[in-house]
Amino acid sequence: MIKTITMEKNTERLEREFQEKIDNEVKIEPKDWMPDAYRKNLIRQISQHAHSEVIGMQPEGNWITRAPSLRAKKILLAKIQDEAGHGLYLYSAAETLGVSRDTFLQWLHEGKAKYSSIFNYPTLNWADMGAVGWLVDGAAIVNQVSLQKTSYGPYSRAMVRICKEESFHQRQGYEIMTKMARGTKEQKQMAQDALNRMWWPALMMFGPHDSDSAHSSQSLKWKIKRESNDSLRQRFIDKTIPQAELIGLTVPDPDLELQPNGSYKTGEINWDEFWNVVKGNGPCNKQRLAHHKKAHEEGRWVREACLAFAEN
Ligand code: FAQ
Repeated sequence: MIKTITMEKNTERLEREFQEKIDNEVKIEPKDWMPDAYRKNLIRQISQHAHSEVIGMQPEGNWITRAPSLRAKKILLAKIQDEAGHGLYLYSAAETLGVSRDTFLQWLHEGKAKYSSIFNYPTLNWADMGAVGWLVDGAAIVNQVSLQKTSYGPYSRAMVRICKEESFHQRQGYEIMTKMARGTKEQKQMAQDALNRMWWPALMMFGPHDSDSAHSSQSLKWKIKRESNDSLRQRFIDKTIPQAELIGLTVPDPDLELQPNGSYKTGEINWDEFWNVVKGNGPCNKQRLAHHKKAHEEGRWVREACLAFAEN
């Protein structure tokens, strides 16, 4: 009895000291004490983030062999390779929390772990490469800049490095869109069509409204997340609409309204579509997962050869 009470007091003290560290912006490191729920939430978010980077290579990989010039091909290849690197930094950060890479991949393959909804949409023409870089990387970077200040040290340091590369990705996408928007009538139409299809899914990347976000309140208290889904989404909207206007494209939202404070009010996101995609029923969910499983299986001999080499 006395032992149980002492243990409870000890946990309360540890929890209080943990929260004090968070409140004082002291980073939590892998060997530090942390509440189980903090560890679990981080494992969930970082591994899902890693899966997004890796699955996110597929929509762009689709266009490497069809890039319109050698320059465009080299840039696209470098960008996709960066995304693989981001996945690796993030898996490494998540592994410091005590779960192996194999387990993360198993959760992905069994459908227990998510990845960003955006990568379940098809990329139909070259303008989509522009829209992915401009909008998808653009949305990712708004979120990730904020995550540079996340409370978990390894995640925060991975974010600093990722953000540097992500800003180049956003610019290469905007360059493609600018070129197409200033090209022939057909090219401009392709750019507008890509924007029409990617705009709403890009807004969905930030997750449900704050009022429907299951994890936000605790994640904000623990500074795993530094800003809410809605406030990050709004920042992206306000940054991106003037960029669209500058190159003569129109955001596909009849309810869009510029408010006196300079911020844009948008129409409502189709949340049924969002949850449908999150639950695995988007246009490309099955294809993306099947491709990842196949590539993983085909790479088995490489992993085994590396291990055999390391053991010798
Ligand atoms: N897609 O309570 P919340 C990139 C799930 S990186 C799918 O609000 P949370 C780079 C959520 O997991 C893009 N599922 O969740 C690139 C939860 O379900 P769970 C990825 C979503 O975690 C570019 C449930 O809904 N970035 O693009 C989505 O507090 C180009 C309730 O939601 C990150 O992952 C969604 N969009 O906030 C690569 C950033 N939204 O787990 C290649 C780190 C929500 O309980 C090419 N992550 N859900 O089963 C985060 O900041 C957060 O996890 C949020 C969601 C903001 C995504």
